Amino acid sequence: MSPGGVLSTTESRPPRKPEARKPPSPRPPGPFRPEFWRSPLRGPWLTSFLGTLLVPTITVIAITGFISHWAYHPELAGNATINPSFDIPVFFQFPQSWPSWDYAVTQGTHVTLGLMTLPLVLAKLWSVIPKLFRWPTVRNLAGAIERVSLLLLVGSVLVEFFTGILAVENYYPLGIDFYSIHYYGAWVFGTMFVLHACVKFPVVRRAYRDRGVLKPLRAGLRETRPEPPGPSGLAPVNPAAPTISRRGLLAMVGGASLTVFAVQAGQSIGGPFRQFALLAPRGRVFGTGTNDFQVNHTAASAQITEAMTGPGWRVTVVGTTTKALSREQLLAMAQATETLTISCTEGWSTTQHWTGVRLIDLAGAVGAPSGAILRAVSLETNGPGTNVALAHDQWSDERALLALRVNGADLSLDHGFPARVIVPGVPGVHNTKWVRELRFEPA
Ligand SMILES: Nc1nc2c(c(=O)[nH]1)N[C@H]1C(S)=C(S)[C@@H](COP(=O)(O)O)O[C@H]1N2
Ligand SMILES: [Mo]
Repeated sequence: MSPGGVLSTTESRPPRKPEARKPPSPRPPGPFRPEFWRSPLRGPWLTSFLGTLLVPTITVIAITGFISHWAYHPELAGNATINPSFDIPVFFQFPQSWPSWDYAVTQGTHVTLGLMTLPLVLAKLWSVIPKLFRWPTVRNLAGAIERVSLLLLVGSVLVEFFTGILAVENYYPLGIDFYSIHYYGAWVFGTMFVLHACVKFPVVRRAYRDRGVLKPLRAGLRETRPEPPGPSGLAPVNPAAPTISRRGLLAMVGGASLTVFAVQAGQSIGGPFRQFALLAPRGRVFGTGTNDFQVNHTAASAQITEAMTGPGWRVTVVGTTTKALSREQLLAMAQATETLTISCTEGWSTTQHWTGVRLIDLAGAVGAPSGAILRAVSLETNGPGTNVALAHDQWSDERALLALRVNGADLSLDHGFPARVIVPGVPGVHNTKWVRELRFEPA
């Protein structure tokens, strides 16, 4: 209506019919009412602070995740279930001059920090839960886009945790393709996380300007006050009395993370620390004597029998010539002993003293084409590590072995007897057990 009724034409318009506008659907009860959410801790500051803590954490998890992906050499056929044409170029590869436990450090960090971040992510989701019940659910197109992007953000982070935790537990139900789900899921999550951080940056800045970055942490329970309700809908309109301070909440989250660290880090570090790894999926007795260290996949589960690995066993080594070598012939070649770490993508690692023939010596014996990759094939026909491509840098490392013995004794059947590949700084799964064939293929 024009001020003062200057435009008399408005009066001549027919009165608006009430049905012309859809009446808003009534707000459902319960969590859809703002009064339902009463925690006096929720508010833009708390959410901003939890979100800020996630920035460096997620960054480290993402970087170590990519390092793992590149350590697989996903561009070599068979190594990853990723289509290389839907991938970004490799940015970083471990130099072979680094210690053999380099991958154990980055992957241990990826898995341990990833698990430790779960309490923080849950706290962050808790802090924004009233938004899930916003009413009306979608107001307009911009609102719809926002909702879909949040669905992708939250959905993908849950997928990453779910698949990650299943992998740590060495459990792959329904034959799920862990590698591609976790990898493409990371792209979705990473993209949405960066977008979300950019979109929310002004909110975070305002929250820190209004309340200070750390000031709310100085308040004990008695001084804990709710943040004033505002358009974000995070702070309660009807706050209950606090039962914990904000720093108490953060201490709880931190304590949960440290507990996860205490029961997980041991299996990433390996050795005696493994005893503390209550989250380790496997038992603690693996073999006898010097072969007593953990086994991921046993010979029985791989359907490897004594008969397949008996005196008739040969490893076929293919270069420009081909040789079929018995275990005796391998033992008659120059033997090398190296202390090398197997570090599984699932987050555990073990360091042992391996003895066998250097892969470069085998390459020399059959005349490997220059710059060749090495394809290692197992007697086991299916499963992890059974058909692996090692990059030239990886197999031509002085320390890389076709191991026949470990810690001074013959390999046990579970550890890959008659021979297994051991290469420093590769994902554990690339240390093929029960080797049947080594092919030096032109790159
Ligand atoms: N043939 C074969 N090689 C294999 C595996 C396997 O299941 N079969 N497991 C791989 C994985 S996932 C790891 S981490 C290392 C060490 O596993 P292990 O403890 O079973 O020896 O061996 C790798 N080599
Ligand atoms: Mo593994």
